[in-house]
Amino acid sequence: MLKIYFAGSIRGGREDIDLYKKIIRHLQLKGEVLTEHIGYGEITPEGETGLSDYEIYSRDLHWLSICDIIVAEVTTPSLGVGFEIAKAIGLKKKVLCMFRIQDEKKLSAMISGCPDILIREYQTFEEAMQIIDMCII
Ligand code: 6K6
Repeated sequence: MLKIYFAGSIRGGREDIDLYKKIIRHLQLKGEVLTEHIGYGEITPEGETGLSDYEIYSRDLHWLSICDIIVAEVTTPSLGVGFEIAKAIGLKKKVLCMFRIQDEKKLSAMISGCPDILIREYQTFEEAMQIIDMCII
């Protein structure tokens, strides 16, 4: 079964959490999502019960090392997501970044300019699902 690492902002801001939940649900039709918790409402920027930052870091790096693809929702800028993307590229993983087009925000040039990343922009949730269907077979 395909192992999918979904990355989305936590301390960078949780305003897109409902979108993450829906994307994760759709990704689960394609394979095993290792990071289902990114869509949990209980994970706030303040923390997740019982795990230290180092434990989170080590666990997430392990999952990155065993995944087949990383799908990052990059509309809400997040240092952690940027770090995960860079690590995944180093590990030669397939990287899909999804960015919701809006008036006020532009994607970092370090993501949009990187030739190792598949970048897809979308506006509606339906478009996001189509991107996933086209990029993950
Ligand atoms: C726990 C204790 C203190 O804060 C927490 C938050 N818990 C996290 N649990 C799991 N993964 C995390 C957590 N914090 C960051 N990450 C990873 O970094 C996720 O895989 C996200 O894709 C990414 C989010 O980074 P930030 O910089 O927005 O937090």
